[in-house]
Amino acid sequence: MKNSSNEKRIFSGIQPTGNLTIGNYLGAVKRWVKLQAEKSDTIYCIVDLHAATTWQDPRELRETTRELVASLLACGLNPKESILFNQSQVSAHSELAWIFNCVARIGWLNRMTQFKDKAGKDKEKASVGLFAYPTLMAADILAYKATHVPVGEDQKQHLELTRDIASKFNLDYKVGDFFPLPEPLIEGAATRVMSLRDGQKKMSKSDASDFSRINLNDSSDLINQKIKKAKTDPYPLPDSLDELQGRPEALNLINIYAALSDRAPETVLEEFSGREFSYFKPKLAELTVDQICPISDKMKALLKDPNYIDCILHEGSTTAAQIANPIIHEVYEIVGLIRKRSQL
Ligand code: AQP
Repeated sequence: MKNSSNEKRIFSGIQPTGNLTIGNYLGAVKRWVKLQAEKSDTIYCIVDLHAATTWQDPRELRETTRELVASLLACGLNPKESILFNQSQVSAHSELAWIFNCVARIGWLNRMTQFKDKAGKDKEKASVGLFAYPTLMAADILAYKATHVPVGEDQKQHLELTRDIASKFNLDYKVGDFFPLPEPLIEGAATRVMSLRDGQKKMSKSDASDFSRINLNDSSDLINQKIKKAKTDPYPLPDSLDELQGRPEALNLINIYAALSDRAPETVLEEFSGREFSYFKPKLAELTVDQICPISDKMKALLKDPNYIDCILHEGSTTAAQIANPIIHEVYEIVGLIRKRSQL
């Protein structure tokens, strides 16, 4: 762990449900790497138990988990600076999730829009795990008493629920501020990258259409094709963000360009105002290829050595458990569960 002088502890997770998209990269991972360079502790978790809330082929799940680790390393996460591990290797997550299932109210979970989106029309057929997903997410964060959680806009509601669970636990058991109320870190131009096929829908790694997203392992040809085919409108680019109201696809492409080039969307518009998409799209494709293809090359090289990846996960899990286990033991004490002396 870093020798942090402040009390900030960063935690975030990502599901091994497919190849990382540029949405995951810009909304989460790129900022994880930036935060790693700061003084705070950074704990990053591959949330494989979350992935299991929807059907995953066991062999594919193992492969996708390793691929995800390779992408995170290729994006710049350094296991010497951040703790990187997979959730199922640290039992504290599931243990605390059960306690939180008993703290959270069904009414709270009923309000979660992600469950409604993912369960679709036939909610009765969704897994219990998918419904309880937010309590496991609260456990992921609070098992480390994390104070800050970098996420995309889509996870804001789950973060609010995490704060509600922490408050209720602290209040029910009269333990002051035992659990911190974690703050979401939702910043930048790409907190919600939208589908390339529909500017009203979030870009997702599990979307049925591969042309809805750019994956970090897409070839330069495929990136060019996807951007060329991305839905737009017939108008040229305007000179202010206000004028992009009602043009979600155009706004999305401008935001992607801004986030990839670390510029404000306003500055990007200044450069391209009055231009047609036939001019802007090749520029966006060029920038995307420049940023994404080196990541994909590194990723392929890392995947040649699965043992190295497994070792990183194993070492990360050991360090993570050293932080989380004493917190879980305190929770059990607070709740009144009897523990073996050696476990205290
Ligand atoms: N489109 C997005 N724009 C910005 N940020 C995004 N994130 C996901 N999609 C976007 C952020 O990526 C992190 C990891 O997300 P996740 O894999 O745990 O789950 P998710 O939000 O459900 O992501 P996907 O890609 O949509 O996965 P599937 O298709 O499996 O459900 C989070 O910080 C998220 O905010």
